[in-house]
Amino acid sequence: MSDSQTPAVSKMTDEQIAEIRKDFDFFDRDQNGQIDLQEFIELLTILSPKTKINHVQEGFDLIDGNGDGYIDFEEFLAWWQECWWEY
Ligand SMILES: [Ca+2]
Ligand SMILES: [Ca+2]
Repeated sequence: MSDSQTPAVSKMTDEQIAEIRKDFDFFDRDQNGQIDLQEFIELLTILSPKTKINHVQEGFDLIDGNGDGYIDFEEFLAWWQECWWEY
């Protein structure tokens, strides 16, 4: 076990990460390992139906840490963690 190499994910168990991986794969409709804006809109529509569409782009940019227009699993995971610690 490594406890210092990846501090960002160290608070999560492998089980939790596997669960999030499942969600990620579910929303990654074309299975290319990244969630694009269209896939993200579908994700948010399911997670929080009240989300305004103009907030979606904002949220997307927030999660897309490196700004390449796609959410990869690492970015998705980091976002999940932030959500968790807020509640
Ligand atoms: Ca995709
Ligand atoms: Ca990205």
